[in-house]
Amino acid sequence: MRAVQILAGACLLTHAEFGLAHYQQDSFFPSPNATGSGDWKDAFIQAQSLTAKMTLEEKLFMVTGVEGPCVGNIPEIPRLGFKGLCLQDGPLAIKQVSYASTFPAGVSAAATWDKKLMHQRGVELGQEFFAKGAHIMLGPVAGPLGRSPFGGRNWESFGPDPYLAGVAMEETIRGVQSQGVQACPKHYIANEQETQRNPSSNEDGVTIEALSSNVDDRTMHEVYLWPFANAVRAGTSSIMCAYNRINQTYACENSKALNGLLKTELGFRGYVLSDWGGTHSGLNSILSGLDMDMPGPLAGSGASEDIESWFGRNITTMINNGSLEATRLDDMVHRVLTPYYFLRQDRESFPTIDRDTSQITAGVTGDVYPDFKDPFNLSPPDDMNRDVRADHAQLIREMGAASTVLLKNVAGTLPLHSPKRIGVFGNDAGAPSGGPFVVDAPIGVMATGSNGGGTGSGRIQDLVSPLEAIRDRSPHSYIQSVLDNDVLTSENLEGIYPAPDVCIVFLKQFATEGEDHSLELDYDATNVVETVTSSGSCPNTVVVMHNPGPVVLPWADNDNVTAILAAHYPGEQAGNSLADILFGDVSPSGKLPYTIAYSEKDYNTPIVNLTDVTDPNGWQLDFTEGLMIDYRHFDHAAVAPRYEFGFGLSYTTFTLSNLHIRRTSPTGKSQLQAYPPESGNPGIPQPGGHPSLWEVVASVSVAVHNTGETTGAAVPQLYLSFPTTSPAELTTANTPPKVLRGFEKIMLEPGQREVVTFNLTRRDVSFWDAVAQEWKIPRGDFGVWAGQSSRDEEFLTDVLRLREE
Ligand SMILES: *[C@@H]1O[C@H](CO)[C@@H](O)[C@H](O)[C@H]1NC(C)=O
Ligand SMILES: *[C@@H]1O[C@H](CO)[C@@H](O)[C@H](O)[C@H]1NC(C)=O
Ligand SMILES: *[C@@H]1O[C@H](CO)[C@@H](O)[C@H](O)[C@H]1NC(C)=O
Ligand SMILES: *[C@@H]1O[C@H](CO)[C@@H](O)[C@H](O)[C@H]1NC(C)=O
Ligand SMILES: *[C@@H]1O[C@H](CO)[C@@H](O)[C@H](O)[C@H]1NC(C)=O
Ligand SMILES: *[C@@H]1O[C@H](CO)[C@@H](O)[C@H](O)[C@H]1NC(C)=O
Ligand SMILES: CC(=O)N[C@H]1CO[C@H](CO)[C@@H](O)[C@@H]1O
Repeated sequence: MRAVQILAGACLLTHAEFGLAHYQQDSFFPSPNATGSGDWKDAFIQAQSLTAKMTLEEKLFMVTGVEGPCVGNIPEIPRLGFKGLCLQDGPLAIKQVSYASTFPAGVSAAATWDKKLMHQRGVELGQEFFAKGAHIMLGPVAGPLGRSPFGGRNWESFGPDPYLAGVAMEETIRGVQSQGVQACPKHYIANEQETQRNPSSNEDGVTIEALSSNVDDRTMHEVYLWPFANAVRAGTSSIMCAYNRINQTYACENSKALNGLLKTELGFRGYVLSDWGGTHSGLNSILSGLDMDMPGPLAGSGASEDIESWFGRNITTMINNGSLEATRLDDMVHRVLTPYYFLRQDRESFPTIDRDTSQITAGVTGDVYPDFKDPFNLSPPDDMNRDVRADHAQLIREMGAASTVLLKNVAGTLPLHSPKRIGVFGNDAGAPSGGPFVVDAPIGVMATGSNGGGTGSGRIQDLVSPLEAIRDRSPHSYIQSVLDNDVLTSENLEGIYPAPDVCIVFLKQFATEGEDHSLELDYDATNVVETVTSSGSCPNTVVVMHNPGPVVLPWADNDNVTAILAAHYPGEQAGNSLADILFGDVSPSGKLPYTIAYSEKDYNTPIVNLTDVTDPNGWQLDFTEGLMIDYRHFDHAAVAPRYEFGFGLSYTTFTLSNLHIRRTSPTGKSQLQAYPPESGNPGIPQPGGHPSLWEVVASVSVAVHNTGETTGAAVPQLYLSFPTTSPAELTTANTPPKVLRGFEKIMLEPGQREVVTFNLTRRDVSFWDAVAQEWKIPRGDFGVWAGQSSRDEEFLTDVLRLREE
């Protein structure tokens, strides 16, 4: 653990003070009051009315966590009928409990490119949180977005394209909240690496501040803020601020990010809560827009010393000494209570908190908040360990298969046609050898990589391994397996006889919160592939990998590697999902939500990793690449990827035809204005920002035809090239060659043909004009590209002009 003596304002040093021309926070005060706009109006009135009945003490503990049964806890106020709030991890499972499902990770959800599945995953996650009595799900994740392929938590989010991530955020949040559970998208914002995400102490006891992500305004809007705008538009209840600094100022006290971008520009109506231990000041954080301190005091958390909350009773002092207006505290409480009422979490039928949550050992009340008796709505002891999984294994299996990307398939290697002899190799094929649940370590050397580690992990109770699923699916095959990678590489398949018809090699990479990583698969993976393919027994080798995102595949061109599947982190049905693909029950339809390069060096965004830092502000990361991350960089710098963003093969073939573009006029006028109408005076901010940003200004349709012999799903994709020609607002230096602006997943039988329509909103065709501080539609011709990957050789193209003047 770290020492937490950080002076408020220590991060507000000027350039001269540390001698570097680094970006500074743009201040934004005061913190705007929530107004309960739109459909939250009635809930806001209820929140105001309850707040008016609260004592100061009661208000303090609406915004400060206490110890309790959940990973974050706001206690009940029985006097007023307020039932408290239980916050639980995380984005792919309700992590702390038993009898819950482990769903596919964010990267897998993104790799499906399927809005319906993304939504249904949100619905079923919401059902499990609800049934366990959890009010708030800590997720989904769009920070990290995945700026750097080396980032340790990228697998929790939806890949580095902001448009795809934005759709996934919106679908997930709508799904979760439809079940009466609050979503808490995180980590806001620019939390793009794990290394030095928190402050540390050097040998002399000097605090070395956390990494500062230095992001210019246009990049912030068009890349990192973009999916959070979708989250706010989807009506998210809360948002978690991040550990890192932004332009020198901690994310949880960054007034520009919280008061400015989030609460004013995006019109966010809910509350901002801190990442655990991410609060570094009291008054300054509150004035800058932080509404809730989590987990509150860090006592009993394993910290070397008990750490008081910067909130709690300190807020009384702030109000009494005149530094904080009582109305700001009221605003914080309004923000916390409005979604609680909007989602009807006050109702009698909201389930009790299941006592099986593993946090219960920390003690239910502690001495932090002695004034309240029975501060949590706990289940009676005879109603513990409720099984909330229902039939969710079905969706998990379906999504696992839908997110598996077929990267190579020579001469119809896959699907398998009743092979008599199958070889199964590698430690990723087996059942867990290290127990079901180890938060900070792989679940065992000998286990399939179904998800990553850290707070975004899951308590895996029912993991179906690939070996088990292959046996079930192929009961008459002679299956020989060697799962120990050391044995494989040292004994060269000596014991295998007779030679298999097909060899399947299973590889994995474990990624976790708290550590960044290389792009090499784990456990001597390259050597494993070489040993198997050169053994003489395996000229027909299928490589399957459970990967957190981009990895390098030095063996991809090996002639004996006849097929490659990227299976990502599919959750607890890993084996069944994979068998459905291998044996052809499901045609692969997953597409890469990121780029796979030939070499690590082909990526332009390494993490910052310093040693012997003595300057407290030494950890600086300038996002100098601007918009050029992932495929935008590969396109811009003309670097050939091994497998491009959006790519994935199928067992059938699809062709696109009849590209058709139609301009629509939301205002009835034929001319589109460059800026949203009446911008600068939008009145009450709407969730998601200026409403006209979401109006459809053009639509593009394309016909999709299944030209093969097998039923399968296609993913037609729409890319736009912004004009970079006439008066140079945008240049080829600062604007990517093309950006994703539409996708649909569509199931087609052989010979079937359907038309797919992509709607383009004003935001989709605008860039962020940092001078005007508004989204602007550029003059000139947009290139429109419809295809089946970001580098489709058969792209259909046309041009679109939106502004005539
Ligand atoms: C960070 O600094 C850049 C460069 O001055 C500026 O464009 C951007 O708005 C700043 N962001 C924040 C959150 O202060
Ligand atoms: C918030 O509302 C209070 C009244 O409840 C008002 O005094 C205060 O000025 C408002 N703050 C802002 C930033 O508008
Ligand atoms: C008021 O109290 C708060 C919390 O202890 C403290 O941070 C702040 O500096 C105090 N301000 C004044 C003017 O005393
Ligand atoms: C960062 O540097 C440290 C010390 O040199 C090293 O142990 C660690 O693996 C590096 N991290 C990454 C992600 O490269
Ligand atoms: C591929 O398999 C064949 C036949 O077993 C073998 O002769 C050849 O060396 C293998 N190639 C590689 C690259 O391992
Ligand atoms: C596209 O936008 C139109 C309104 O312009 C709407 O009626 C239609 O439902 C939208 N289609 C999709 C697929 O979102
Ligand atoms: C900064 C500050 O005033 N922190 C105080 C918060 O309150 C606790 C007691 O509840 C004090 O110990 C801290 O010093």
